Amino acid sequence: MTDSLMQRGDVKALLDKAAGLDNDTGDRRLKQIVRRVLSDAFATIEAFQVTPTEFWRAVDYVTRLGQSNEAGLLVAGLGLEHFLDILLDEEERKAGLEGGTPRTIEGPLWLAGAPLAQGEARLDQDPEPDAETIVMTGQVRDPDGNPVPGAVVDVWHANTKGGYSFFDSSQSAWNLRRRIRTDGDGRYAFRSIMPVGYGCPPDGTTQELLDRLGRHGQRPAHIHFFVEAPGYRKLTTQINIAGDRYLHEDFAFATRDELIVEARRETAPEEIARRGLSGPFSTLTFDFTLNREADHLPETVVLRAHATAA
Ligand code: MBD
Ligand code: FE
Repeated sequence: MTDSLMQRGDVKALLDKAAGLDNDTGDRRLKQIVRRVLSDAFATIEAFQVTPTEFWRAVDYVTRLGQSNEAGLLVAGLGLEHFLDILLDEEERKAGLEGGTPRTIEGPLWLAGAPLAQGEARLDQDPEPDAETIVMTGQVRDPDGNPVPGAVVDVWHANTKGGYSFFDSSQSAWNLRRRIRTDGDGRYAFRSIMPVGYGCPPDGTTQELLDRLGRHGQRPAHIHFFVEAPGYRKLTTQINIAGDRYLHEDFAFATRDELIVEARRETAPEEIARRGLSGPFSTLTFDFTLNREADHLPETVVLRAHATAA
């Protein structure tokens, strides 16, 4: 027999009471989850003989994490957000759904309400003289390979310093953020600049914990997408640019082989002139396949608190 305190009647009663399981009001499901989380915390404290000093240090960390607005960053870095993808992939598989462009995490830096363009857009507004111009094109398709006209491709990415507009106040409003409605052939196109991978704020609370885990806080260069169309399941995904040194070392675990895209350098003068550019640029091509919505499938629309632009 174990002599764990977790088996003791008074500890079990404490957990039940703390989680509100001894009363009939409140939220039944939440009570059960709180009971489990608390119980796991108690058991961890006991198993590791966590000292009060260590315990209060952790409480202080959580306080500072919230104050620094980095909770969404930490859950990405600890693989929790990726685990939600693993879970949803598995639920879909069990429900008989296969195929379609793989999902990967949203991350903490989306902003609702980006300007909506028809068919094509230019995303880069702020001058970045050393940036590589990119032209990205592709098609949104249904599971049979037919184009999906009128789909909305919501795209957001970082600048050459790894920063995202709104969160990085040095950038103008909506820089590198657009919604693009696919044309009659289901196609989208945009001009932008090649993003650089993101790094956690070096003095931030997330990096503070990562340091103590012996981990870096870097992401490879990537571009985020939500793809939505009536009758189809919302897709949350990203593409990774091939060749980045962190491609398979993403601190947020979001890289998937099917989402790696090779940038093709274009130097032909006629191609440069055709697009009205002043020098060589890179092209990226990626087609999205959306799955059809059905009642028996798990929800893909995630409600979560987002920053809202003023
Ligand atoms: C990002 O740009 C990002 O996509 C994620 C998941 C976490 C931090 C920064
Ligand atoms: Fe990102």
